[in-house]
Amino acid sequence: MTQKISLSRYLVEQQRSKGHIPSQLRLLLEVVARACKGISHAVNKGALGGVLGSAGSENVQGEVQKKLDIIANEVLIEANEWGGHLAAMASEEMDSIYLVPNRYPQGEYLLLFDPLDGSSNIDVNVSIGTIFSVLIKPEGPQAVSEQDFLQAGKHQVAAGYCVYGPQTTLVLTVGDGVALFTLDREQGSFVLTQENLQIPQDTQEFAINMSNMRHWDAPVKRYIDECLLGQDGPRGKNFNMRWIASMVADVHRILTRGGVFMYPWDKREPNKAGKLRLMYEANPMSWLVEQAGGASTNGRTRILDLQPTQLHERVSVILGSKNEVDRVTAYHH
Ligand code: P6P
Repeated sequence: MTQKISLSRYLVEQQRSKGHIPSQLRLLLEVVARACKGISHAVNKGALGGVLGSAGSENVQGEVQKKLDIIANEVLIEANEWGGHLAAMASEEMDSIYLVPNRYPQGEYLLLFDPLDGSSNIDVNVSIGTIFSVLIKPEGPQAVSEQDFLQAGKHQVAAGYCVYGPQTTLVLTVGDGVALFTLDREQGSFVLTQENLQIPQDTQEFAINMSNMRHWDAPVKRYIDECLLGQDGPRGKNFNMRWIASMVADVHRILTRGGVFMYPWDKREPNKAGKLRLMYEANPMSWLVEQAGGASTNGRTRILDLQPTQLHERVSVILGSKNEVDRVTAYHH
């Protein structure tokens, strides 16, 4: 029987062979994974745990918060604040950054997360997930501030997500490819089930919310129209469509079998760059996708090169199979 490689063993052996997972980063990743196990447990209870439905509050995005959004946020904060590996955290569910309380030692890492992405799916039992991104606090004597978080996605030192679906799966990169761990509920640990994920360069599957079609910019409309024309059109092949309305689930499918995911700018709110958030959705997902041989742009620029100006800023996202992303980006140019 092939030996089960736990997340901890994987991280230790990666550090031994590649040297890019210092012990504090390993601790951070193990703590985040443990928090995801806790979130998975709460999600799996659903109505039996009294955790479904809305919390009767709104987050910084002006979106109704689900009870599980708040639970997941609290689980991640409580799991990470005492470990000594973090200077601060930032979350979709919190207006400003969360400084590690003075009663705990401060570390050099900054942790950003969307604690429960896909909230609209929580109450209808469709896959949702946690997305996280890790940066290093810039050098300097000054106390950590929001400005320290505003780093381009190419500066991330780790990124990943946990999808709470038929399996609970943790997908992670530290800059040396993408590894996939499946939660073994009997052991209570994440076990390595796939390494070096590769996204096919081509695809016949696109993911976009078609109900927004009349609001799209011309290059996006052109790309989708060509997909819909199928083998009789300029693409010469038929396309399939998937839209789970849970970025973690759509991206997981693309990492697993290819595809292109698009949440583009549209003219409903012209001053908003897009719906998805740069720092804790687009950046971690873009790094994972690039590490798996895919591409990710905002239609014009590589997402990981974008210099953020606000913690909760939004961005247009086109990511997945490289040749498709390149085509959509070329249409924008
Ligand atoms: P729509 C979930 O709320 C989310 O932020 C992403 O996970 C998902 O891809 C998108 O919004 C779905 O948006 O407009 O299709 O409901």
